[in-house]
Amino acid sequence: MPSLQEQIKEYEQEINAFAPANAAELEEYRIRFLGTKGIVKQVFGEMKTVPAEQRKEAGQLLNGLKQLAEAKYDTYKDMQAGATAKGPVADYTLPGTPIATGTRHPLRVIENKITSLFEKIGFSVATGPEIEDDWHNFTSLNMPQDHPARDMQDTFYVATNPDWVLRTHTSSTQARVMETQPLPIRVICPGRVYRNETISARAHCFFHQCEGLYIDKNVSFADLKQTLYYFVTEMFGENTKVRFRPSYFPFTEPSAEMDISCTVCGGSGCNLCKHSGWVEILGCGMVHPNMLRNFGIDPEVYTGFAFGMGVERITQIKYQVNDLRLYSQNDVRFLRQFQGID
Ligand code: 2NM
Repeated sequence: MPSLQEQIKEYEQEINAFAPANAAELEEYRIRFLGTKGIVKQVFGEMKTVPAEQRKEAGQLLNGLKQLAEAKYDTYKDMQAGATAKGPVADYTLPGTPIATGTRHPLRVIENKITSLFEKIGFSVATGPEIEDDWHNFTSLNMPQDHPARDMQDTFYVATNPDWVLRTHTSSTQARVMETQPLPIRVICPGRVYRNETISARAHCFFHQCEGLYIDKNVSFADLKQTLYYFVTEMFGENTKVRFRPSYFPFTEPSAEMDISCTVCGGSGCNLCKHSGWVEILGCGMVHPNMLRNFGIDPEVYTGFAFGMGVERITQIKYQVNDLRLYSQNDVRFLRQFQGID
């Protein structure tokens, strides 16, 4: 005759293995284990046969059996009468509910691409504050108080301090680099900039730039052209052509704007290039000697080139984004199209 302990073990095994196929089987189970004449009651009745010194241990075993029998019943008790089930209520073999993952913003992807291309050729990345003082945003960059170029910028001023502005370009960070770092300087400065423009498809009150600066002995316009040519062929493909047109920027002399052959139509004419075959992508030039002097750099010994590009513009050319506002509206229908580009 098995001991009470052995009996309980056997019942527990039976309960553990039990999985009702329908409500009728569950009811059968309930009557067998939990009914008024069921096993649990019956085994409790056998307690009186247990010697006093073993009662405590036997009582714990019995309670364990009772809890196990009830827990199993509770798992299935919502089973519909007449319904059939092929297993536990949850089917763990089914695929999980997909969790939507985020995507990197297209502007960040392109910013990363730009900075890493320049890092490969020896530039280091520098960032700086978005609220700048007049010296770093304007005066040190060859734009003194009365300079007409200040009007071109539509500057936001910080209301509490007339010396503070929201930076209109990331050149302000390069001013900080020239102030603090030894020569030679080879730096690329990504970041958000602000201009007081009416928001439209083609203008926004904030956008993003990557500006480059290289100052050393014997830096020439040829170095500028070769560096930008490297950038463009890496970014848009090796068949991309470039051209430079003379331009004006207060911090460079001479200054130029660079166009690339249209990446959409290759020159035959389309909306992106407005049927000219060329798209403008950046401004550049040789660092103005006045600016070098502002940072104690002797323009007779050192020369430099600088360039600035809009990250939105590069992204627009690469992905045909035709409305600047899309970048900051956080519409997932827009953002999801960039899933997997990075
Ligand atoms: C441009 C065009 C031409 C520029 C100048 C500087 C610096 F560091 F010298 F101040 N950074 N970027 C520059 C020159 C930017 O953007 C259209």
